[in-house]
Amino acid sequence: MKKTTQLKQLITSQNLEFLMEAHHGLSAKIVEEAGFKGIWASGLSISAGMGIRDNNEASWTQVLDVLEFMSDATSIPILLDGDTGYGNFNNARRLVAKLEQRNIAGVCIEDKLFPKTNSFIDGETQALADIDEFCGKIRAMKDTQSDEDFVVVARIEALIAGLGLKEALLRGEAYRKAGADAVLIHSHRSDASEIEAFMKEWAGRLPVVIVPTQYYKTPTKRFAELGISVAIWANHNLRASIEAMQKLSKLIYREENLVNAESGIASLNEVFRLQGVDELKEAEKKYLPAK
Ligand code: SPV
Ligand code: MG
Repeated sequence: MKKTTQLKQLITSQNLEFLMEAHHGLSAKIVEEAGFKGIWASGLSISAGMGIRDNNEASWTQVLDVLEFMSDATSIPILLDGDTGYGNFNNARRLVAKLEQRNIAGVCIEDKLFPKTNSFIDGETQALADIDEFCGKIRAMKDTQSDEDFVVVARIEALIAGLGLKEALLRGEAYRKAGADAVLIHSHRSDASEIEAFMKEWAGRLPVVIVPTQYYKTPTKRFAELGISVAIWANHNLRASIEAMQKLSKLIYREENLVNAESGIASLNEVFRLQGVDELKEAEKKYLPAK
């Protein structure tokens, strides 16, 4: 099945589905092997992996290069965190065309201003996009896609900005009318109360995506009861790798040998397996002249 169709089915299925964060080809492959049906190409994680901030410091074509490796390494669909679409409607629709060329199944854009800042950094001070301008962006993106199953998710930042439920619903409804396939409602509260209130009023008008990074203590079954379509585990592979690398680098620096390092890390054979070394060995037998 096409990756776009896989993602569309995840978004529209009656069950609660999950996307797991990845930020390069290797992490994308690990997410697929763990059993996930889809990948969140997190802007935070991709930028952090580049050693830069989540403020559009990477150009969108640099992000695209990372995505190409992620897509090539996997057979499950990728939803790109496309920030604000990297400009106006024209930049956003060109992004869609380029994503389709690279077999990326969908993109999520948020109603903030370029260059964006991560929602968990002074969220309440962040200005939101004009509603009509953002709707034009959604329409341009939907008009541009050549594959009817390519997914555009419209992310509502009204709760992050402290503008309340009414503004969130107003925006969600406008984005639905503009043609979004789903809305992502974001909240930085440590409980799911804002999400609960939104779901009650939204009443299933369009699939809803959430990012429970801050309200992670809410039982997952509650999200299912609320009728949420997709929950995104948004940055956890990045954070796991940071902790693992910090511990290991300090250990090796301190001990100036590898004796205690070896047991806690992946074997070299595991690295080779993830890279697909066996496939190349087989291909060499087939295509290189016999010795
Ligand atoms: C990301 O993963 O980059 C996201 C989710 O956009 S959040 O960091 O919660 O804004
Ligand atoms: Mg992001």
